[in-house]
Amino acid sequence: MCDVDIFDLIEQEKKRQQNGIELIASENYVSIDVMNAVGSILTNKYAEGYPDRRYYGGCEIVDKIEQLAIDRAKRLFNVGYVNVQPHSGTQANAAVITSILKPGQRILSLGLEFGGHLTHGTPVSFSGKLYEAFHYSVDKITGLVDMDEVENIANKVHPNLIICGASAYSRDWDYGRFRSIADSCGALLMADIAHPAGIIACGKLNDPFDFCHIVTTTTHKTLRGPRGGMIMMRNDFVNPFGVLDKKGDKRMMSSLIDSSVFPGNQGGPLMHVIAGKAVAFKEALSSDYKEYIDQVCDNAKCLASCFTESGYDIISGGTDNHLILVDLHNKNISGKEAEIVLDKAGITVNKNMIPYDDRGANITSGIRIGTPAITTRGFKQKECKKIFEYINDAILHKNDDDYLSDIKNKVKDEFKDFKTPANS
Ligand code: DSN
Repeated sequence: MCDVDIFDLIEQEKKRQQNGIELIASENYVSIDVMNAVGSILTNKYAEGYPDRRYYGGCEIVDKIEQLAIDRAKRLFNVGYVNVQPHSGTQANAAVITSILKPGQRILSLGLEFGGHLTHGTPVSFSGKLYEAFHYSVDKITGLVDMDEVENIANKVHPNLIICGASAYSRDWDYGRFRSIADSCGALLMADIAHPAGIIACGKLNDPFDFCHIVTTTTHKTLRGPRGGMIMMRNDFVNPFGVLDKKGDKRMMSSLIDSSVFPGNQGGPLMHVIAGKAVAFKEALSSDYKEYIDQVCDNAKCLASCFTESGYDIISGGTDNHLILVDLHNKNISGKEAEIVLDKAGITVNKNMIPYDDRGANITSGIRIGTPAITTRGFKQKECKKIFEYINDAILHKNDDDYLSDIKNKVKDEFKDFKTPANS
């Protein structure tokens, strides 16, 4: 018997995804092939362990699926080690951090209020509860990571792990400088590339693998795969701390990370999601995907120019990647209010703290805007300029619900031919 309650709601969400403009920087629309893999009978299979070393019978086919996902990810990022099992970016970070550090050891990362991530040592996450976390910031004027501050804090607190990477940072990272700072204080260096992973895979941003010991990512943002996480290293190495081995031996990091993912932090892998990851990686190895990523970045630059030309402040003045962070201070609207107003106009964004924000995380003074999802629908600069006009118009008419509802109808009609894969 069909569960009409749930399937009716799924249909409603499918329409919402088509009718509105999706600008949440961490979202995207997966292909039908990815969806078919994730919605497949692979969800039925238990496969604790790794290919050819499982704790269950009947794994001969899912072994091939996981191996394909690993091999494709290795090609995509030119790396020697991949673990495709983390259920999410948070799980990937938990597996890495708990495989390297003993409770009480020290992490140095970008502060959450400057664009960092919950799992990089905030007090509400395992990473801030188990470890002593210190944070660097961005420069108040330039909006760029303050590398001198990173060095000063590292020299003072001697972290065991330095993390680079962010959730709301529109510029590239100086991984080389981070590595020399890490080396000088005996820390390991991890990059969390959850947001720009697809852009890095296409060689349009600095390569973290040249310098970072370990790299984590999600698979569902610019990478356009199913919701999930992944851990990578270009070259394996001996765990320099030797802290987690019962015998006190120093083990290879790949072995420590594999054990930390399963059984350390997770149980059975989601084989249907791993199949979806494999499909997405094959897509990401294609020339079509490279064109897509070029357009993602061009669209973000176009939106940044539209905002600045109309008197909005963009943190750091622009973007190197797929997102922009808009400071709404001079527009007499908070981030929370802008999110609600734009929702009424059929445009989805998320409120976001800006560096040195005078409002808290529930109100904020900014919005984060990303282009991965609209670019999958085929939007180019012409459509981005139109979207900016609708955003600006909605903010100017923030108290006029009829006006906002009119924009919502226009957005739905004007872009109806730009289909999401599920609505094609
Ligand atoms: N929630 C993700 C994002 O939106 O950036 C990070 O976890």
